[in-house]
Amino acid sequence: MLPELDQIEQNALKALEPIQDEAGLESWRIAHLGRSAPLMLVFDQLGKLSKEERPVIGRRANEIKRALEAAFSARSEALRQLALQRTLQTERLDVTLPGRAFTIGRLHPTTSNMRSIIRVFADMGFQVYRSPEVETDEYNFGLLNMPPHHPARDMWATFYTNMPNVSLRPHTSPGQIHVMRAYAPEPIRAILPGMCYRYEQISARKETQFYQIEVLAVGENITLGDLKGTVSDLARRLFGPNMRTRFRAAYFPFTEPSAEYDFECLLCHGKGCAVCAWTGWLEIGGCGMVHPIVLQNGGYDPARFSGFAAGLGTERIMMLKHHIEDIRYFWANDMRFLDQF
Ligand code: FA5
Repeated sequence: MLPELDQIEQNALKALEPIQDEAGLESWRIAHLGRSAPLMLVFDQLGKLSKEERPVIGRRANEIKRALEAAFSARSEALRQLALQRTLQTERLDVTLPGRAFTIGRLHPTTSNMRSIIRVFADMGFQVYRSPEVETDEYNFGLLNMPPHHPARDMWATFYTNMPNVSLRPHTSPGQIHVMRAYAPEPIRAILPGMCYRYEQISARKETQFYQIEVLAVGENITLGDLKGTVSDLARRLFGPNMRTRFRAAYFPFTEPSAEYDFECLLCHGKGCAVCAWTGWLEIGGCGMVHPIVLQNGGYDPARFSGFAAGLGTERIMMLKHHIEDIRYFWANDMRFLDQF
């Protein structure tokens, strides 16, 4: 029986040599080490052998089983290595190249600036209300007490569209009407931040797009004192207790009385520079007591309600804070500027 066993071993090892894949390997295992493999049949017949033959044949059969198992593992490992070599060659990766660095994004300076101003207003009890950037003529001007052909419309160098009566908003004031109509007759303490567009002569202090925050308070006993207090407090909360502000009488068709307010120019500390137009003060916004006609258009009875409104230019506030000497930096997309914030 020993020569038969040798034959079984040789056959099995010979059959293993040409195998090139996992499936072939598995069929080989079933054929030569599986339950009905010739070697296993020898084990089945051990009981029928004589006492003398049994240990000799048994030992040899076990030897062959171990040899076949070892050959199987070796072939399996060789095939794995072969597959790896093939992958390494076809999917070649140059591990000496440095990896691609991730550029970490951050908020645009106008956004973080806007958020810090909104936080100050939130502390004072104002809610944020969003209003559209594209408006009808009625909201941009008409409902703000500027009927068609009113000369005050020229105060805003507006971008008109080729749709009749539709323009980009030149200021956030049309939002006053939206928020009043949404809440009347409830009292309001809201701010309306957003982008405005004007056909401007661009300069160190003027851009064709810029952010404004509209401030609106409507209630039964709102006074000019509340307006001055809010704006002055905003300046102190942003720039510290010694920040100086001033109010100048002005004209807006939607407020009466009206004013413009300036913050002390921190770029030149009053000496005069291009940003403050050599005055020592930087105009931050316009304001006033909401005109009775505007209150009425918003759905409030002007005999009972009063209100104040202000519109502030937020880039100008950031220019003061960070000593930025030209407003054009904000939208020029120059990383040397943006990286600093
Ligand atoms: C207005 O736009 C009024 N709607 C403000 C207002 C609101 C008055 C509520 C009364 C009641 P004015 O055109 O002055 O006003 O603009 C307000 C502020 O926006 C300016 O003081 C300035 O800070 C900013 N601003 C205006 N034009 C530009 C511009 N081209 N570039 C950058 N900032 C600007």
